[in-house]
Amino acid sequence: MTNSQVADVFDEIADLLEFQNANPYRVRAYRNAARTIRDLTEPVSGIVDDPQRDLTEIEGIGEDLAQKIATLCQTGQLPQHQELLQKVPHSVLALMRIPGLGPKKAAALHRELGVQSLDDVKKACEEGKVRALKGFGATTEKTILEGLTIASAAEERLYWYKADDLAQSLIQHLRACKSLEKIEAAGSYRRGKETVGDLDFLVVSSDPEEVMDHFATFETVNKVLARGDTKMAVRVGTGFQIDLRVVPRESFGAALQYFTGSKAHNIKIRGLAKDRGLKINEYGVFRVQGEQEIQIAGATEEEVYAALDLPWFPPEIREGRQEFEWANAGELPKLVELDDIRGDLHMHTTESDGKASLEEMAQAAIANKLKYIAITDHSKRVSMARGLDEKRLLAQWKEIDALNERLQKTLVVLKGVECDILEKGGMDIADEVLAQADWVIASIHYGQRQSREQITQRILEALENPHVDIVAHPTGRLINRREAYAVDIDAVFKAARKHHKLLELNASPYRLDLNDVHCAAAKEHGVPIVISTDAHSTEGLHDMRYGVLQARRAGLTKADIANTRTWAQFKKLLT
Ligand code: DGT
Ligand code: CA
Ligand code: CA
Ligand code: ZN
Repeated sequence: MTNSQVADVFDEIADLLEFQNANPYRVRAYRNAARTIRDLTEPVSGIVDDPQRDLTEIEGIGEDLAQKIATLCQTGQLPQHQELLQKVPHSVLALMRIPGLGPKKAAALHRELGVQSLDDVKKACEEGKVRALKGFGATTEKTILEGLTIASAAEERLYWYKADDLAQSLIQHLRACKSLEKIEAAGSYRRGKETVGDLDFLVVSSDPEEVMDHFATFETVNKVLARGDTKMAVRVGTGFQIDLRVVPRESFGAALQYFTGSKAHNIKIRGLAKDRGLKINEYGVFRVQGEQEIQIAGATEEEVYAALDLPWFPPEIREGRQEFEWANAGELPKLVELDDIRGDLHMHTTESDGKASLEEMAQAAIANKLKYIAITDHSKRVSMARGLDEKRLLAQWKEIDALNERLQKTLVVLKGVECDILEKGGMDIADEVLAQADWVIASIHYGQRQSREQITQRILEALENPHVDIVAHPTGRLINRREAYAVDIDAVFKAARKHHKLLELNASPYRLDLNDVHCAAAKEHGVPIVISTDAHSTEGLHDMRYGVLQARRAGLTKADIANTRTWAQFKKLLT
């Protein structure tokens, strides 16, 4: 089991306990353990397997949790988890994901109305049963109805990073098959979509039965949904589906192209083939001559596309948007890569809600080959995260001056702040202090339910502030959890352009904000994007790859991303 899978089990135990109104300390112990394991730099299974080592050496992991982690790694299951699931089925947990509902109310719905799933909740709302419950009312019922869409999407679609974790362990698992010649993941996962509905694998093998038998033994498989001669589907963990197809060697490229999609991209491809009197499907590209079909391509994706006089498209841009126009003009963008990134301009330290100190973040940045970073702890409005007031900020910046001197340019550390845009408008930190910062991020964390006019106005005002450099996570969405707030994003692009400001693509896999479509629109408006991790730990700096993937889906190149520049070049963008 990977760290993320172990962490998921602990998180679910915490959910189950919370649902049962268990002691909050117990709930928190599991939540903290989940976070600790997720942030660990080495696999816990490695520690379990090493007789010289003990899990209790990890901070925050006691004897009891250590035992549970060992059981999970060795058997793929935890009896306590299974017992809890007997009492509260997994489908009921989805109730807790309805924005604005929470464990207590979710449990009440389950207890009082006997609802077992999101569908049941919808029905109960529509029948007016929810508003009649004690402590609910018509407003809550409306909030629940509005939140159902996002809650059901969250049930069905995995964050890309989790799909990646699963995909990589499955690939490793299947590589043990002697007969396996090739394996590749297709579908939305390969296209780097922010959430993935199911995983689609393609393999070439001289012995399909061996591969499929082995597939069934993948650690978290709990049900084989279908199995044919060359096709198999399984369910893993709490319901996620993985499809596997064994394809002929001479069709591998055609199958990869077909099953990578997207559907919109493939529809255009089929049209283009037809125009040339060709036929294309998952087996290859064929010239039709009377009764006969002669295969002219199929082994590789390159030859499939070449048969249609097309270049090979990076999977991230296969969405049926602009890619064919670009190809026609011979101007397929050279997409930005992780190695192009030189700076990371949004991160937190222990001064606010980060887990690593200033020094530790700087050392981790150097280890990650970054050349410049900005330290951007929260401002005082975010009291829950111990946001900094003017005095503490100035003290931190003094420390940064000293740090820069010690580092002697191996890394440039900018004196920054993630300054809240207040609910009533205006910045949370006094202008004369912002004026002393190297880098000011403006963010909305409060008043997210305000009207479109109010929120847009707050952001536009922030962009007009001469000390502000950038707006972070500009739409405030949390993938699978919370919709974007109402904002006139076009007006934001125009103002950013006018005042020479930047916009963030927040690389956290839970945010990815701006999204792909917005990033492409920002480019149209001539607004440079900065991809930043918003790291809250040294591990968090690795999230950069998710941001880069999203930027690639927007068709962005190195030149479109401001933090690919050298420090000397980047410096010129600062206000
Ligand atoms: P997902 O799983 O919902 O995140 O999205 P995809 O894109 O992975 O969709 P999926 O798993 O249903 O199918 C994988 C790919 O197979 C899809 O992107 C394109 C291709 N495909 C599936 N069904 C059709 C179809 O009816 N027509 C065409 N042209 N392609 C299809
Ligand atoms: Ca899929
Ligand atoms: Ca599929
Ligand atoms: Zn932040």
